[in-house]
This record gives sequence, structure tokens and C-alpha cells, in this order.
Amino acid sequence: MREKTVIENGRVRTLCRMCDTRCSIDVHVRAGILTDITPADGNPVNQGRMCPRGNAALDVFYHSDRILKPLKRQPNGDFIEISRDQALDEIAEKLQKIKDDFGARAVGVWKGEAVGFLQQEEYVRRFAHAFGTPNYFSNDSACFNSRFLGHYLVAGFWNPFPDYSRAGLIFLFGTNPPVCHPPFMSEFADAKARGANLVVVDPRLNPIACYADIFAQPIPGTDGALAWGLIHQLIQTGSYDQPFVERYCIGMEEIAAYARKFTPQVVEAQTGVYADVVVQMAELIRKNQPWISFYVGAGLEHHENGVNNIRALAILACLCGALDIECGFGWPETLNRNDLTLYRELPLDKEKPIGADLYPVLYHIRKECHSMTAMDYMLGKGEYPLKGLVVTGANPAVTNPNIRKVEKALSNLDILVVNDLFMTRTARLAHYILPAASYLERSEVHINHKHQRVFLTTKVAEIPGVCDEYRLWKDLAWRLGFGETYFKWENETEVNRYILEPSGISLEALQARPEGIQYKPLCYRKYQFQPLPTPSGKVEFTSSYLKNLGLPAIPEYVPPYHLRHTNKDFPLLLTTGARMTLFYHSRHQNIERFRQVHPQAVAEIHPDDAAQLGIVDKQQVRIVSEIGSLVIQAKIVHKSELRRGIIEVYHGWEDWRINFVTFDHITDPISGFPLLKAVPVRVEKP
Ligand SMILES: Nc1nc2c(c(=O)[nH]1)N[C@H]1C(S)=C(S)[C@@H](COP(=O)(O)OP(=O)(O)OC[C@H]3O[C@@H](n4cnc5c(=O)[nH]c(N)nc54)[C@H](O)[C@@H]3O)O[C@H]1N2
Ligand SMILES: Nc1nc2c(c(=O)[nH]1)N[C@H]1C(S)=C(S)[C@@H](COP(=O)(O)OP(=O)(O)OC[C@H]3O[C@@H](n4cnc5c(=O)[nH]c(N)nc54)[C@H](O)[C@@H]3O)O[C@H]1N2
Ligand code: SF4
Ligand SMILES: [Mo]
Repeated sequence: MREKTVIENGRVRTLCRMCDTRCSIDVHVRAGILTDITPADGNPVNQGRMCPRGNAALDVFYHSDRILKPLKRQPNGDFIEISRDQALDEIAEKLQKIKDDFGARAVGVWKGEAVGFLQQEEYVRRFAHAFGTPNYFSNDSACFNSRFLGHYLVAGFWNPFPDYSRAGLIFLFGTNPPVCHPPFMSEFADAKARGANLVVVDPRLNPIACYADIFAQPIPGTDGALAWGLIHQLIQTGSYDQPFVERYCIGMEEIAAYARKFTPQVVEAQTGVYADVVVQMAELIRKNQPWISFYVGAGLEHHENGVNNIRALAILACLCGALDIECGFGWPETLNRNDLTLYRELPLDKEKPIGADLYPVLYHIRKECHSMTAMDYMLGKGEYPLKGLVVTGANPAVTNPNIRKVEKALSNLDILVVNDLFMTRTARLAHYILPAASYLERSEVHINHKHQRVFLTTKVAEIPGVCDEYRLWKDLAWRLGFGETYFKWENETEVNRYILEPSGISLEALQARPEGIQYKPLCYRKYQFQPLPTPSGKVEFTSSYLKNLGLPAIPEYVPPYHLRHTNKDFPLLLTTGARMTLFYHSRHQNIERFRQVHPQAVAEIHPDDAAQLGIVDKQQVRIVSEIGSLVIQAKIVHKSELRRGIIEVYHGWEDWRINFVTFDHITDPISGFPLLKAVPVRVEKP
């Protein structure tokens, strides 16, 4: 590898993009070699700190397994190196042929978590529409969209990062901040130091639960019943923010009537959380309102009733008056910038975006096609065929549910192109693999809505032959004949300049301020002087938009699949994906020093379940669901660490893929999210 660093010696300040938190870091360069990464000051996001994954960017950058040349699969399955020009020429030719034979919509594009969410995502969406296909897929079909929709349907927005430091009560549902969002921890500490209370609701004892005033371990998928129970308590005791509700909310009567049946006893029967604990939680809410940060994590999303459970919690936050306050359910103001997508210029709604008929809310609001339905289209079972796919920064052959089907579907494509750094499970199925640039090799605009700051990352180094995300889409677009019109910028710097144009912040100003620029002062309770961005302009406890689509207007609680369909063949519940500090989904298992800490996958099992099954610690067990099975090592945890009856397995292992066991056919009717956190299973001795 002959990397070229932007400076010969010194430090380059940029943002870490090893996760979406985006902490400020310094990358150290000595004699043209990247030698270290250290945390940098000046950015309120990380306040001079960094997590252990921060400097693993160098392990990735210099990894000996990195793909540095385009690869083409041969008929015998082997890959050979080819030139970038040959690869792009052949890819473009094949995509064009599919377009000519089957129409542009027979090609799809897929963006994963690794590349990011602003221009990185917009390049992909732009390319799709310029080519003529509406079929944009992403990891967001199983991440974040349910949380976004749950809040958006109530208030018209969602900001994923509340300012916990100013809360009197922090209420966490299904989230594990010390592992997933380490910078939240200093805010928790600040709030705790001022006497704030903490409530954690999670079937698994995650590290944050150790600091909680109340820790409740509900039956997975039942959080909606708890939310309604708390709503009922607030209404019954008259302790909600009545002036706020009267002035700014619609649907109070309907929710008051619906909430009535969720007495603490009913909540206990449904969720397993004791009735007196429900009353205690309500008391903490009453005592601290409106200064409450409610935060919902992925733990609530991966259920087939996720959006409505999250909606019920969003309503609870509004009843407390926690809407758009300093620590609450924030209404972010965005940067006035140019958007790269072409939804306005080239709308393709009539082209039948995949999944838009099944999950219209997902498509209307998120402009996202449904990745699980795409598998059927690839297998020739859709309304039209999906024949070609270009994937960047994703590893769906590990991270999507029902991967036996995913592998079959991807293998059925006429062309699969994967842009990645490594030979992943997904890349192995590709016809062409393109070497991707890591974030250290890119310069991109990032926005943090919580702090209303815009940042520009600095490209630190370049590897000959390895191209950034913009070059990938640009080079394909020019070969396909729409480069001149839609990908005219010379390079990503010119794109960055274009994105920033309307903002009044120049590229040069941002370059000079790597710690970011606040584009607008934070302003709260904006609903007092402008309508909310919902159809009615008010907080919507009832949604006529959903009603018109034939969905319940209020977030009715539907017990989870496993309670509605008890099956004695599958008496346990598999919950997947509780994150680990050192791994990021399917990433970093190839970093030796991380792998030493986590040498292999384990299935966490409650000791009483293990005893009943006659299983001992470290024994191999087979986890079996309706659709698949996986042999994995058992790890018997302490009885307080898991609710009884639950098996927990991490989802990102390349060699122990739990998504063989998870379903893609039980989905949330609003977001289309798969059931990944309460899958009925049994455990056998293999
Ligand atoms: N180190 C690391 N950090 C990450 C990631 C990573 O892979 N590694 N991934 C990033 C991404 S993309 C995401 S989306 C976020 C996710 O981050 P979080 O939103 O914090 O989600 P998880 O870590 O998956 O934590 C989910 C918790 O929900 C619990 N849970 C499961 N089912 C239920 C339920 O029905 N109800 C309740 N109340 N709890 C439940 C689980 O036991 C688990 O502790 O993390 C991000 N941060
Ligand atoms: N069972 C189960 N499944 C889940 C979840 C769960 O909790 N349980 N969580 C879901 C969630 S929340 C998410 S976000 C998804 C994530 O799923 P994916 O989007 O598939 O994310 P990763 O597995 O991290 O795959 C990222 C790929 O990008 C590559 N990569 C790394 N850096 C770069 C880069 O800079 N550029 C490019 N082009 N490629 C890069 C990596 O090598 C890796 O192969 O998984 C989902 N799947
Ligand atoms: S939390 Fe860790 S991985 Fe995420 S941006 Fe910060 S240092 Fe990087
Ligand atoms: Mo995610």
C-alpha cells in the first residue's frame, strides 16, 4: 500500500466516523505514515474524549486484508484483479442492458450504515433517480426509521440526541448508551450530579441499568402497554401539562378513553413489570415534568408493533410538556443547504417503488424502499424483476433478517456490485467488488442537529486506485450518460461547496474550523410561534393521515407476535443485536486485538433456563426458529442479567450469523421493520 498523506508530519483534525456520533479527533502523521488517533477538544459532542473504537480507524486503514484493487468473479467463483476502468465499463454496460431489457427500476442501489447519512446517502439516492429507478434501499429499513416515524407521526420531527445533561429525569427504553453512544455518558453524569433520576427499561441488564433508580425488565415487545399505563396514570391523577395539551395537541379525548384500560394491574399482566413499579415510574414523571429526556433505542424498533409503541412514548413525552424543551423531545432546525436528491426534479412514485404498496408510510415519509421485500423481487416473485444491485457500505448477507433468503436473492441477480473495504459475506456473492475509501480518505459535510452544528471532515490520506463515494457514483453516471447533467462536480470538494452554498457558511470557513460551526442558535418551544410540521400543525395524538391509510389513528397497543401466537415448539424468545463496544455490526471482527477480547459468538442464557434444558456454560447449543437454526456456544449469565425465557445473541458475526434464525415475514405495518428482538425459538443440544 502506498498511501499519500495530506501532510508529511503533524496532526490533522477531523471527525471520527467509526459511528454516527462523530467525535472530534486528531490523526497523527509521521513521515507520511498515520501513526495514531487521539481525541480532540472544542466539539461539544465528545468534549475531548474518544471511545476504544476511535483509533481502530487505523487498524482498518492499514489492514492487510483490505481490498485495494477492483475484483471480478470468475465462473469458477474465484476473484481476479482487474483495472478500475475495466470494472466500471463492464458494470455500466451490464446496468444499461438491464435498463434496456427490463426498465430502469430493475436496478436497485443500497447504502449501509458504514458510509453515513448526508451526502453519502444522497449520492446513492441521486444516482438511482438519475438512472431512472426509485429503488433505493438501506440499513435504515432495520434501523432508526421506526424511531423516526414513531416521533414524526406525533410531532412532525425527531431529533435522536436529547440533551440529557439538563434533565431532571432520564427515561431510557431499549437502549444501551455506554456501548452505543459513549458520549451520552458524560451528560448522564452531569445530570446525576445535579440529582437527576434515571429509569431504565430493558429485558437485559445493560451497563447503564446499574445506575438506575428504577430498572424494569419487561417482556420484549410490550413497551407500548407500559407507555399506555404511564399515560393512564398521568391522566388519572391530572398530572399532565393541561395548558400545553389544550393549546397544542389534538386527540386528547380519544387517548384518554383508550388509556383507561391500562391500569397498573393490566400493565403488569402484559409486560411483567410490577404494578407498583409502574406507579413509581409515573410518580417520578410527575415529580420531574417537564424536565424529562425520554430516549427510545433500537430495542423497541425491532418488533412488529414498534412504531406504535414508540408513538405512545412520544405522546407520553408531549403530555409531560417535554416537547422542544432543553432536555426533551427536540425539534431540530436544519442547515439551509442544497440537497442532492432528485425527488422533486425527478419523482418516480409511479414506477412502483419496491414495498411502497405494502408500507406506504415508509416510502411517503422516508422515501425508502423496503429491503426485505426487495429479496422477493430479486427472486422473481415481485411485480417486476430486480436484476441488478449496487451496494455500498453494507453487509446485508449478515445484517438482514432471514439470510438464507438474502443469499439466495443476491445470488440470483444478473449483477451484484459491492463497494467495500473487505471481502465480506456480501462481497463474496458479488460479480464485482470495488475497493472503498475509508472515512479517513474522504472529505464530507456532516450535521449534528442536537448542537445545530455543521462540520467538514478532512481527507487525511489517499490510496492510489481507491476512490471516495462521490467518485464511485460519478464515474458510473458518466459512463451511463447522465454524468454531465447530474454528476457534474469535479470532486467531493466541489460537491461540498455546492451543498453549503445557501447556508452562508463557506467551505473555507468550515475548513478553518474543524470543530464545526453552529449554524443557528438553539431555540426552544418553537411551536409557540409557528405551527408544528404535522398535517394539522398540532401534536397529533390521533393521526388522520394513518386513518386514511386504513391504519389505527391512535397508537393502539397490539401484544407482540410471541404473545399472540404461543407455540409450544418454540417456548423461548431470541433477542438479537445488543451491541458490543468493540464491534460495529459486522465490522471489526478482523481486528486482531479486538478479536482477542471477543473470540467467538455466544448465546446468553438465563441460569434457570439453562438448568431446565440441562445446558452448562460454554456448551454448544442449537437455536432453532420456524425458519432456521444456528449452533453457537452457550454463555450462562447471572440471573439478574436477563429476563427469564430470553436468549440474547449479537447479530454481526460473520461466522455465526444469527440472522439465519430471524424472520423477514413478521413486520411492522407502518415501517415494515422486521422482528429481530422477540423471535420464538427453542434451544437444543446439537
Ligand atoms: N459499539 C457499537 N455501538 C453502536 C452500534 C454497534 O454495532 N456497536 N450500532 C449503532 C447503531 S446503527 C444503532 S441503531 C445503535 C443502537 O443502539 P441502541 O438504540 O442503544 O440499541 P442496542 O444496543 O441494540 O440496545 C438495545 C437494548 O434493547 C433491549 N431490548 C430488546 N428488546 C427490547 C424490548 O422489547 N423492550 C425494551 N425496553 N428493550 C429491549 C436489549 O436488551 C438491548 O439492551 O447503536 C449504535 N452504536
Ligand atoms: N438480528 C439483527 N440484525 C440487525 C440488527 C439487530 O439489532 N439485530 N441491527 C440492524 C441495524 S440497527 C443496522 S444499522 C444494520 C447495519 O447493517 P449494515 O448497514 O449492513 O452495517 P455493517 O454490518 O456495519 O456493514 C457495513 C459494511 O461497510 C463496510 N465499510 C466500512 N467502512 C466503509 C466505508 O467507509 N465505505 C464503504 N463503502 N464501506 C465501508 C464494512 O466493511 C461492512 O462490510 O444491521 C441491522 N441488523
Ligand atoms: S463514539 Fe467512538 S466510534 Fe463513535 S465517533 Fe466517538 S470515538 Fe468514534
Ligand atoms: Mo442501526
